[in-house]
Amino acid sequence: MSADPHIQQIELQGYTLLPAVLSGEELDEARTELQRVVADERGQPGYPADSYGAWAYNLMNKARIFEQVYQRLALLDVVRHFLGPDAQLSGVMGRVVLPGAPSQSLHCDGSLTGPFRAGAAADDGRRCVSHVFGLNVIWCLTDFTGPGGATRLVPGSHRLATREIYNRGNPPGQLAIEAPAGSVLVFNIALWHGASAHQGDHPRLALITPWRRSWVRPEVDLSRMVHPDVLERAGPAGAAVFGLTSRPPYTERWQWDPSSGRPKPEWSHLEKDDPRT
Ligand SMILES: O=C(O)CCC(=O)C(=O)O
Repeated sequence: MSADPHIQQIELQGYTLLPAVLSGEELDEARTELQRVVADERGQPGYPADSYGAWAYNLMNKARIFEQVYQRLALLDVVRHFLGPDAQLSGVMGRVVLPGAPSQSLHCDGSLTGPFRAGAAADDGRRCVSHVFGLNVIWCLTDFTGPGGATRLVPGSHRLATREIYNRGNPPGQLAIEAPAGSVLVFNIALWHGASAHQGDHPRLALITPWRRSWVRPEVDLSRMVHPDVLERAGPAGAAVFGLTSRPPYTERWQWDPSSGRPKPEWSHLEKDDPRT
């Protein structure tokens, strides 16, 4: 067992809070940029507003500050401990929860494209909780307070194999995670969680940057979204972080270079027919 208390807390309770990951200056920049993106995109077709506020997607392409979400070692050490050295990002989202937003139902992640998607009859209503398939990461850009829409979760629920208890109101033991701006909440995607009702005065701002094992289907296929300059700035780890190295080969294996996630140079002409490139 790891001696790291954050890793131990994720193992035992399903979550941990990393303090002071972003500085005051970085927070100012991230808040300004998130609000700019949301204002720019509001009204565009497919704009992802919901009854809680708004979402913004693929933020790594939209302001340099958001590239920090895969560059903080304190976080990467925890992510790679659970998901392996080739862990991949499953989305780089921003979320604005507005005052007056109702509480979000408790849910686990990975139920649309990931490991907790409704199972086969033979699963008999159970999900696989023996291993960690993904972690969700919530960057508090404003203070998270109980009445102000803080994320609530049910410690230990990441170990429950049954699916039947999702959305059953308010189970005992749930906790609103109060956290100052700059902290980062990390939790197993199997843990029940959801945003609390927002009864405060100011929007609650967050970045939501889930990670998956490289072989788990992500929420967003960032390998098709990431801009080339963003990928280049991510350095040698970028190909794994954005899932380029885990794309299934569309060529014969001997034509494929797994380290780049692309065909070998002599087969590069095949790429032009691939709708993903
Ligand atoms: O915004 C929050 O507090 C929770 C977000 C959430 O439930 C999710 O990303 O799955």
